[in-house]
Amino acid sequence: MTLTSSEAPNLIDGFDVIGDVHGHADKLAALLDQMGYTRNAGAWAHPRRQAVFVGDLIDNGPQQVATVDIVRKMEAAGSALVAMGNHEFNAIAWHRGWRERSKKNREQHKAFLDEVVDGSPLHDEVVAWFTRLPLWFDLGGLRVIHACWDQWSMSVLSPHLANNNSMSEDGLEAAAYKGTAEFDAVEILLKGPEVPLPSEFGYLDKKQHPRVHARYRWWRNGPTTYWHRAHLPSDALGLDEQPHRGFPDIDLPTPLPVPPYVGPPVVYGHYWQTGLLQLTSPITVCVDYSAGKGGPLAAYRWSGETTLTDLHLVAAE
Ligand SMILES: [Mn+2]
Repeated sequence: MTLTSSEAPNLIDGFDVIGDVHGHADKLAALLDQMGYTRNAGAWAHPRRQAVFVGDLIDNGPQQVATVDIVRKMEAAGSALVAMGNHEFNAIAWHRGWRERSKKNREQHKAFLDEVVDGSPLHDEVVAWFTRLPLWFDLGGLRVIHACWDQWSMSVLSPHLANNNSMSEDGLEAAAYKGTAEFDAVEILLKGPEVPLPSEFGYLDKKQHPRVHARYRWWRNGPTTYWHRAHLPSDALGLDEQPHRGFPDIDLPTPLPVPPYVGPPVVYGHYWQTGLLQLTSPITVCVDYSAGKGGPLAAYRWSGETTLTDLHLVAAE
């Protein structure tokens, strides 16, 4: 089967959708090598396939500039497409002064700011590239987004979108401030929807902050109960500092944060998965296996199938 992408210069026979790199250029090079990409005139390329990055290239890891450099060269050479992640969005908001320069926000962005040097010409240039990244790709039989494919959120942003689904400066600014529809839409697309928890089921996150919302498993179909749909980090404690007793099998409040997903297969990242490489449903797959904190860098190698398969997931340490 031969597929064409509107962005790709040549006929290709598939897309390799790569998870959240988070500053681990060595893992990226290992994964590209394993998938049969080679370096041509400085840019990694595959003779018959195109890479697609789900975003979150930066923060966390030790090779921020090297990671951005590999990916930019691939994009310029036409061997990769690149979607925006929430870390690139935050980097834009930090650079513009729209994001509060709190200790917590600086800490989360420190690896990147230290390496590019906050306020340097390199910083300006890399962030300018981030602003041009599309928020999602609809590649015909395959869709790619950082966290959640949601039509409502996409239509909210449509007045701010260029042809390639990148956002205007005005749209980016509106989305940086809580209380706007643009903010809510970007939260869902780049960080995923959440559900409010009944107060007795709140939990402490890894920094011991109390949480009264949980991530919503938008990729699941079937029952809409807390037990089935709310996602709790492993080893989470309850607000009483005892091990969390889990969520009850009672219905979520309506309306639900996003409608059930219907459409062609979607590849996304963002969710810090661990363990076996596996699909999240027959038409959804998460390629974030926590490369940013000790896990492998994963990819889904799509070749036109309408039902996804675990066998097309690959990873490199
Ligand atoms: Mn993310």
